[in-house]
Amino acid sequence: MLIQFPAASASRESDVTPEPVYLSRRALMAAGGTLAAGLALPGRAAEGARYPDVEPANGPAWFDEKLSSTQWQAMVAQGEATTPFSDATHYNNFYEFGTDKGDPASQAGSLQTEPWQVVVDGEVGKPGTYDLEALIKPQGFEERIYRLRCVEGWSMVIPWLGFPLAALLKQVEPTGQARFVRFETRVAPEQMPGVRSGFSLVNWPYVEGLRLDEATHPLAFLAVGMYGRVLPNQNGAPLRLVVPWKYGFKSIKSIVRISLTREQPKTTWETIAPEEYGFYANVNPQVDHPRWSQARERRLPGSLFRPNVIPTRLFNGYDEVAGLYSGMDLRTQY
Ligand SMILES: Nc1nc2c(c(=O)[nH]1)N[C@H]1C(S)=C(S)[C@@H](COP(=O)(O)O)O[C@H]1N2
Ligand SMILES: [Mo]
Repeated sequence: MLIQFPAASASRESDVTPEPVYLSRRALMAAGGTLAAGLALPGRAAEGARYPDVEPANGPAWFDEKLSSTQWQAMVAQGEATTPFSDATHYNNFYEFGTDKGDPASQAGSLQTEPWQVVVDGEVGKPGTYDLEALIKPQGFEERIYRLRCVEGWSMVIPWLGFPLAALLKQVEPTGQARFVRFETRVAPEQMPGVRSGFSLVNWPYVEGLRLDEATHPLAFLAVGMYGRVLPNQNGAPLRLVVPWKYGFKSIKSIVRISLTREQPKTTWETIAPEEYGFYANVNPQVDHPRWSQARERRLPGSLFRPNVIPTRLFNGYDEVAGLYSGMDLRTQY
């Protein structure tokens, strides 16, 4: 049998990618030519089978091409179980599709993600409107299993597929004046019921931003896939940011514009409630949200009877970013 499915109960990092899967994919690629062509569809489905219960999906051709040279498990979350695919794709925040956790899963299917273009502008040597494919072509894919901590107090562990943000920035050549990176999400009212509703607090587009040194930190990541397949729309297809040491709202979805700026961008949640959500939004168990404690988090999935509460860690456990904030008061620069 080509693919071995690990038991759901055994979905620890150590065995999320059983050796037989690696070997069979390599063998598949090595075979090349007619054999690989003939197996193209099973090959795609097999990617989903790296994790239990993943709905397979056909990605664009450029995505499938990258998978053969992907560096699987380039980063893992030691000793932590990966969140089941069904939870990561049915408990979401994506206000463009509604504010209930189930809205993105039920509504985001209508988002047209192909073709997709990204405007790169501001303080860059190579501004332009890029086809997504053109931006991605020079990048090598990695799989990174990151913790995701939402400011609301829940968390997951998600295997992303993509490449470092730094690699894309290098490609577009920031000028010496660039100090921040600003990101914008697509606004398509006809495809986004949350944008249409008119009752939202958000002044669309959803905007996020990073300081340039944060953006070029090796952990800052652009994802085009998760669980070995393309990103589901509810998770921010076709391109989303993942900043694992910051609260989840910094990880902006369905990006259509990346601007290098001199000034700190005005970001969505900071604009709505500056006392509650700062520009930095670094995960910090010692700096509480004004309305709730940030000392702990509910690791999903849990249940009413077994809520699975664990301590929250400074920088979500990614201590290697501490140097970015030396000399800063994390209580006032939250
Ligand atoms: N455009 C956009 N991006 C967004 C959001 C949103 O509402 N709109 N929600 C953010 C929040 S609060 C979180 S916790 C994460 C959730 O990502 P996930 O649904 O893939 O787990 O997406 C972030 N990115
Ligand atoms: Mo969040």
